[in-house]
Amino acid sequence: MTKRALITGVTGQDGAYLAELLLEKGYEVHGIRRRASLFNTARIDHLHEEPQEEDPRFTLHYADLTDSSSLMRVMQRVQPDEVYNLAAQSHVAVSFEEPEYTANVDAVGTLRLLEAIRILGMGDQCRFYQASSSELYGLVQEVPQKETTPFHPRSPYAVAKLYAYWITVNYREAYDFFACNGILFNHESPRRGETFLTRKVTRAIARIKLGLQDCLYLGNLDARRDWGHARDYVEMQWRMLQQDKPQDYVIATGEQHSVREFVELAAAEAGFGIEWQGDGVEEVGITEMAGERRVIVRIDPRYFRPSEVDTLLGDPSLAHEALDWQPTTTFPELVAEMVEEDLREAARTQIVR
Ligand code: NDP
Ligand code: GDR
Repeated sequence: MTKRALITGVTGQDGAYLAELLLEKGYEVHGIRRRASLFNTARIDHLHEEPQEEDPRFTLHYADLTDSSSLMRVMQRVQPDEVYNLAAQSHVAVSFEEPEYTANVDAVGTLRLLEAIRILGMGDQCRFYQASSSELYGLVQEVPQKETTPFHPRSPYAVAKLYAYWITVNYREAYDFFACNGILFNHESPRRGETFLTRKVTRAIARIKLGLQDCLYLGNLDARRDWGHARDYVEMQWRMLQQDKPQDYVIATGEQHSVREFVELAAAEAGFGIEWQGDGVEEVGITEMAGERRVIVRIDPRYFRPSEVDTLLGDPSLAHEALDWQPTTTFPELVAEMVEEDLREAARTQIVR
């Protein structure tokens, strides 16, 4: 029997990689997209078949995590064996600007989806994956962070994800759902949204190299993150739902780098060094280009967050043992792949100009 999966957030970074993986594994894949005034399916257009096709293996449905009736309708129509809840207002800084919307989508949206499964009586036929986050640890209580480390969220995003984490646990305990939280540390790729740190950096470095941009403006250079590759991490989302028992897992590399190190490595990949000068908001990153010293990184205090998560480092031992998992992409390989792809994109822009 062909398995059927429903992915919310299929148009996002993880959704695109997960849809590819599940199609490779022979699944029939359904995704939720929301209405936008511009096309928002660029990451999955290569997977999409004509809607007229008979029995398509990849189908998109309009729905929104803020709209219970749309979720109920899609769930009833698709009758999935596995649901991956990846949809979210996923930007931490934006969540300070739109806290109520973030709670509506990230917290109550998860509840709406679980309720749709329960009300439709699909609890014993449908497995559920919740995209939980290392942001739950926030002000860290233990290093490295593992499944038992206490949470201390530091943003409206993280507080909303805390609700989603616990409501997933609650439906597992109360209604015997096969529901799992993947507590994923930061994962990146050339498909990462352009306003997240890594992609913002690799895109800017490529554009600076090709003369399309003068300077990169950043916030906290000293934040430290455990960065992995999204392609590796979606494999874990799938593996969690193939276990005998539902359980929550930390997915991380166990290695940590600062924002500053990320910038240095990305610049080195594009062929230039960076020298840091000054302190605090006056700090700048200088490089030498065509025999000239140029400031290419500056601090813009607008990118500081009202409460920051200074440092995150995961301990993925449980996933290593129970899911037989090791990340396959190293940090330098991740940075190299992102810079290479952004150099290609910048070159295309240069031609069009
Ligand atoms: P993205 O921001 O790339 O994708 C988010 C997806 O959610 C998009 O498809 C977006 O649609 C969709 N979405 C947003 N709001 C709604 C809504 N109201 N109704 C329906 N869909 C909506 O995130 P990632 O792929 O990076 O992350 C996937 C999930 O994993 C998210 O829940 C994120 O919070 C979580 N996470 C991510 C980590 C990471 O490092 N990437 C780490 C830990 C957790 P559209 O394309 O239309 O905007
Ligand atoms: P994060 O990712 O908040 O960890 O959430 P992001 O890439 O936005 O920030 C990482 C760190 O870099 C610092 N930083 C900047 N960040 C951005 N976006 N822009 C800047 O200019 C900048 N300058 C410095 C940030 O302050 C932060 O410390 C991501 C999201 O994918 C969440 O959905 C997910 O849950 C977590 O990762 C795990």
